[in-house]
Amino acid sequence: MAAETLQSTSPRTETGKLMSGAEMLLECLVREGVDCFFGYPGGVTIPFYDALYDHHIRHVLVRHEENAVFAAEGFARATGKVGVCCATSGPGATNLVTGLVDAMMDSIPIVAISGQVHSKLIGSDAFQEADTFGITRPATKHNFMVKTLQELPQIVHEAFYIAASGRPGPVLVDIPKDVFQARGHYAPVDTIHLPGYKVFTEGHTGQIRRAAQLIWEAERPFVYAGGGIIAANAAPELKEFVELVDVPAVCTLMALGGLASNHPNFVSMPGMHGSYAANMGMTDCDLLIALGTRFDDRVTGQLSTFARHARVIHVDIDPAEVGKNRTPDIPIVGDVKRVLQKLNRVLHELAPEAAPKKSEARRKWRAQLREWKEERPYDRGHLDEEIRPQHLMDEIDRLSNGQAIVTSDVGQHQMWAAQLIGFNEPRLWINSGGLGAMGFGVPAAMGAQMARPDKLVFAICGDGGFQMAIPELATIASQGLPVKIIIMNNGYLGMVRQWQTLFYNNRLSAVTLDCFPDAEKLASAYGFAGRTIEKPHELTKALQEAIAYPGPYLLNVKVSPEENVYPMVPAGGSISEMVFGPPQPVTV
Ligand SMILES: Cc1ncc(C[n+]2csc(CCOP(=O)(O)OP(=O)(O)O)c2C)c(N)n1
Repeated sequence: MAAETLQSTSPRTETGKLMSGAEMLLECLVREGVDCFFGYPGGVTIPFYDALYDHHIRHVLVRHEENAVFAAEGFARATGKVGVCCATSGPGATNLVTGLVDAMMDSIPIVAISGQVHSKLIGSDAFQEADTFGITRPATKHNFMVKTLQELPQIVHEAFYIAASGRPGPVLVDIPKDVFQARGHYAPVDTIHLPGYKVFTEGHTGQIRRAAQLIWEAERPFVYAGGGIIAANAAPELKEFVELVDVPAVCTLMALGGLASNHPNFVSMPGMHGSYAANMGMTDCDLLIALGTRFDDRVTGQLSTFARHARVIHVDIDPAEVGKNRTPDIPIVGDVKRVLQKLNRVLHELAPEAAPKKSEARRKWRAQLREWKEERPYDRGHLDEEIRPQHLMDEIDRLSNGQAIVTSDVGQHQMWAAQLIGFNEPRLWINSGGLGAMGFGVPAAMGAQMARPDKLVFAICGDGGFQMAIPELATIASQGLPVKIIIMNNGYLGMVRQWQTLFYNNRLSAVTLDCFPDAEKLASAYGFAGRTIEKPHELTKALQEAIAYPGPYLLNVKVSPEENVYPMVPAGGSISEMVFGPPQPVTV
């Protein structure tokens, strides 16, 4: 769609009012329904922060600009709304880059505002000048450099439109100081007209009909649901589809909760640390129905052997994804929600005649999946003498009952959390999937808790990633966010240690974390509660205490240091070639 009429329910400033650029920006944010954003000020954004001084929009002062993006992502991922963040020129803007790439990789709608030096100084190596536009070009879905006050409102609304439409992503708007300061008559923007930007939402009717026929003809159909299901709010349509066809389904790391974990047709997560049943299902199916997913290498393993017996239906809103890694038999470019609505209708229509034909083969296929699930479930084993990481996740799973928001950092704990914690709704599981950016978990939890004050929010971190995010404890404390930070403390950069153990002859190089702060003292330094535990019998009570505590809580859980995440598909291997444990010693 190239032209769009903007609608807003927010109170509006009257047309023609004399305003500064900073005030216009705030007015545009209000019109976009923004009530909260994350940022860090600096020289060139002082005029903007001055306008913010007596404005009702809530600004959360983070402690590092990277975390402003992560927090905005947490907000966006928990709600589906556009997350907003702001940084000053130069170092402030360059600190945004990791977060922007993260949002880009995971298709998260973000609008980032960066300040720029005075227009007259651009190109002169002025103090705190950086080529933010150039630096962020490959890190964003789109970016803008505002040159005049007159174009500011139009650009801001276009930024929101681009961030949220089609395949969502981050958009950066770079605003020179003099544009913030300039004054002019504000003219509201009512339409977006972007002739070069086209979004195909509907899907090709003929292809949808062919897909429906193929689905009813299949003996071993299998759903491979990706993050697009969450982004498109397509969970209800996915559930209807899965039940209508009675087909087994996996949700990728980005899609967990897209089909409830307690749904009988949900298999689990596929891929490098996916379950046996999920990967065997992918390998042996005769029809792979890929919905809002990008055939990521962490899911497919070796591409040449991935789902090699299967025909493929691929639905995605981004035409660049269709055929990128696997050529589908039926490509459908469209919004997965709209396409599923149409597909469900055609499937219903064809069902009376088509459904019974392969029903016996499909019954056997579902039984096969159940068998695989029972044969090799995920390891949830507990020990008496030490807390296994799996025990920790199992307990969080039990206490959260598929309802809590869980953000995670990156590493072993992320994989165990994804494997073992259930999510019965979308937008509960929030993690850095594509980029795998350590330091994500805590600020993302801040954003999610801001967005959903009603929800129990856990931030599950490794002892490595947590130490990248410690500055944000101040933000959590000052905002009074009751986030429950759970450190899975194994004393290592665990995931790197696991690879060194398994593939580098256990030569552990630069992975030992031999200094970790006292959790109780660290939390109390920020004015909230914390504790360290290491015995299995303490675990349930400690988690319950953390949940019941009326504020933020830092629970440091010392776990078995040398556990590895299994199953594991060695990098580049076929996903059917999973490893389930350490190599057994050979006896002669
Ligand atoms: C910013 C960043 N730096 C480095 C890495 C590489 N990396 C991936 S996992 C990992 C180890 C994480 O250790 P920890 O946070 O303790 O979690 P664990 O694996 O032990 O659960 C590292 C260093 C990364 N993903 N992100």
